[in-house]
Amino acid sequence: MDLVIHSGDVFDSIRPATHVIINFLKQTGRITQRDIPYYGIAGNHETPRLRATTAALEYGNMIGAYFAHGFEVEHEPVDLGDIRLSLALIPHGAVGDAQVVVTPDRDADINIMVTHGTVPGLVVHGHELGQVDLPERVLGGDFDYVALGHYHYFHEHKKNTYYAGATERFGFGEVDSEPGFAILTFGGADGVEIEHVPIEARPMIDLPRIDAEGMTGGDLNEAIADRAARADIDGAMVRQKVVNAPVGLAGELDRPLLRDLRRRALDFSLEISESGRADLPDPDGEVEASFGSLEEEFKAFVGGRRERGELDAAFAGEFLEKGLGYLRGAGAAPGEGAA
Ligand SMILES: [Mn+2]
Repeated sequence: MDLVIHSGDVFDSIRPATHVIINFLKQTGRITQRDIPYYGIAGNHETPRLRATTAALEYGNMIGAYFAHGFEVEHEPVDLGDIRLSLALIPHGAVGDAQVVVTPDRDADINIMVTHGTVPGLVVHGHELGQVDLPERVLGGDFDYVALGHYHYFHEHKKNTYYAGATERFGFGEVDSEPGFAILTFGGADGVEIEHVPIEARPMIDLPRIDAEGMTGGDLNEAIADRAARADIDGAMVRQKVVNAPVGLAGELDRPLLRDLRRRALDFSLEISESGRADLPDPDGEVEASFGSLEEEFKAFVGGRRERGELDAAFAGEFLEKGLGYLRGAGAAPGEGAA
C-alpha cells in the first residue's frame, strides 16, 4: 500500500468523545508508523461552523497524517518512488465556496481529487438526493481519479469517480450496504483499476416486529425479552419495532430489562407506535426528554447546537441563561397551562 486516503467524516461531530479520538489516533498510527503517506479531508460532520474552532482531525496531523480541514483547497504533492502524485484536497469547508475551481497539477504523473458531498443525480433508495454539494464544475477537472466521501455505499458516479463507502453501517437505513474500502491500482492499460474490498462490520439485527394490539405491559415486556433471547444481540446494532401499542403501554416497559439489552447490544433501538398514531421515540430517556419540561428541551437544544459548534460557548451560556429566565417567567404567569 503506497498511500491511504480518507474522503471525510472520520468523526460524526465537531467535538468527538475522548474514547473516539483515542481510537482514531491508534488506527491512524497503524498507518503512519509504517511510513505510509496518509491524507484526508474534513467532511460535513466534523467541519466547525465557526472558522475559529479547530477540527479534531488536527490530532491526526500531529502524528504524521495530513487532513485538510479548513476552508481552502489544498494541493499536496506525494512522491512515491519516482512517481509524482498530486492530491487536490477539497474539504467540506471549501466545497461551499461557489467560486472554487480545481485543476490538476500538470507536472504530476497521477492526479487525484479528494472531496466530500452529494454529486448530481445521486439516487438513494429510489430518491434522487436534492441538494448537490459537488457540481460538475468541481468534479469536471481532468483528474485521474476523484475520491468521494459522504455517501455510505460503494458507488460509481462515473468512470474514475467513486464513493468508497463507509467502513460501518450507521443505521437501519443502511442495512443492505456492504461496508468496506476501495483499492486503486494505477498503471494498468485502463489507467486506474478500482476494487471494492468488503470488511466485517458490526452485525445489524432487525428483530421480528411485535404487534402489541391488546397486550398488557407485562405481555409486551415478555415479548421483547423473548425476541431478544432468540437472537445473538451482544455487540450488535438491534432494532425492535412494536406496532399497535395501546396508548400508554410504553410507560409500562420494564426499565431494568431495557437497560440490560442496551448493555449487551452496541445499540438497542426500540421503536413503538401506538394504535393509529405515528412512531414514538425510543422510550429510554428520550421519551422523558420529549415529554419533559420545556426547560429540559431548551437545555438539550442549546447544548446540541453548542456541541455541533453552531453556537460558541460564551453565547450559548448567555442564551441558555436568558432563555431559561423567560421560560420560568412564563411558567410562573397566572393562567399559564402546563407545557
Ligand atoms: Mn458527510
